[in-house]
Amino acid sequence: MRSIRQFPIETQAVHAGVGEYEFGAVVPPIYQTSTFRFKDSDHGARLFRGEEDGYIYTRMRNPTVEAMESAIAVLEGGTHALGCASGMAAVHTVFMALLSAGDHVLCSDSVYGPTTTLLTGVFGKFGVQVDFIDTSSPENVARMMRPNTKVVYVETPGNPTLVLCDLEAIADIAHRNRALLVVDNTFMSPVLQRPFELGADVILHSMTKFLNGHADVVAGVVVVKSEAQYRDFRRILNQIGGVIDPFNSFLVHRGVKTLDVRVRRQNENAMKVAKFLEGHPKIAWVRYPGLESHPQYELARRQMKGPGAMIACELTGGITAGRALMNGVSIFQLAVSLGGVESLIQHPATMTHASMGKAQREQAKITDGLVRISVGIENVDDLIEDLRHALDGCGRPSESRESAI
Ligand code: LCS
Repeated sequence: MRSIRQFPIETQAVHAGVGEYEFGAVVPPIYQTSTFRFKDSDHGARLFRGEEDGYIYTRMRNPTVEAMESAIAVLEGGTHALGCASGMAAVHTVFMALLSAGDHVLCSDSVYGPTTTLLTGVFGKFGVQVDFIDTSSPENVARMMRPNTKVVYVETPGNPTLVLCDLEAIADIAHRNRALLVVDNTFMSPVLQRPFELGADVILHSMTKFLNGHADVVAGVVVVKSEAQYRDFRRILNQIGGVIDPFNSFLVHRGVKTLDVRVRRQNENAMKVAKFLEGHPKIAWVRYPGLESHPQYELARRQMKGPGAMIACELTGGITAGRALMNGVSIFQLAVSLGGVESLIQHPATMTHASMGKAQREQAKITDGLVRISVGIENVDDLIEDLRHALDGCGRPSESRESAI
């Protein structure tokens, strides 16, 4: 039998992390227990000294969590994964593991809002320095590196502008300066982008999004490439305590089985929705990596296996019209988050990226009129019809929202 790592991702998604279980169960059991009984006092002491392998306490290790973690490690091509209580817990764990007082971070300016405020508001208090820069230009990254830069942190596509960065070029620049490249791969999932193959050192995800895919779990994950890195990160995560629990691990592992089919369908739908928006007279601009109008269309084709499910756009009527669109849809739901089977729409300047402040948003080109769409797996004609109907109402006084479903 070939190792699971040698199979294509469709097969990995279904089988990775699944072993043999009591009664011939085909799905890993949920070990919903906080602690594990020792055989005797010597056994407990041996486990704590690391002389014997076994489970001690769920914050440290749990079989249901490990099953999910090993699935994600396989999908991303890493050696190990560490399940976290949220995407933000994963971001936090990575910075805690890699940074000390006096270190410098180069971070893309278009990243999830709370990632920027974690760096400035929390790590800033402990003497970590950070610059938020336009990482779409590798030359800019090279220019902004300092001798004390330890981490280059990027999202590509960036939330919410969908600006891309060239992972291979940036990994090279980071490594020449003995810094590590950390990639938040949430927007792509391993189905569409493989950062380790392009030189990244650490990958993280908000599993709340595509990996789980059903808008019913908040979770995160860090994926690493070596045993030594894993031991470091595990010790930090164990001490911080931001671990995922067994039931959420079970749900994420279940969600991962359909990752490939979901993401492919979301891609197809998003491509059609983006084309529809681009051709609509009330839309001023659309940013989607699958459209030739995306300024980094060539990079998207080279680096990504598909353009993804996220679309940014702005209406000719600015945010007033944008609000009418968000209030006028009925299949799309007005909610933050993304990557699930259901289509969502939201307004970054007043929602996901409000905490960044206006000056930083302007630097990152997160305009007040930008509306962000996450395309789900519904019938695409229904989605387009929903948007068409809502856009027809834009420009008229805002109507009350009524759900069609
Ligand atoms: N990284 C990215 C790229 C994200 O989009 C998010 C959440 C996180 C990390 C944090 O993950 P969490 O702790 O929420 O699991 N992004 C959100 C968004 O755009 N809308 O709502 C949450």
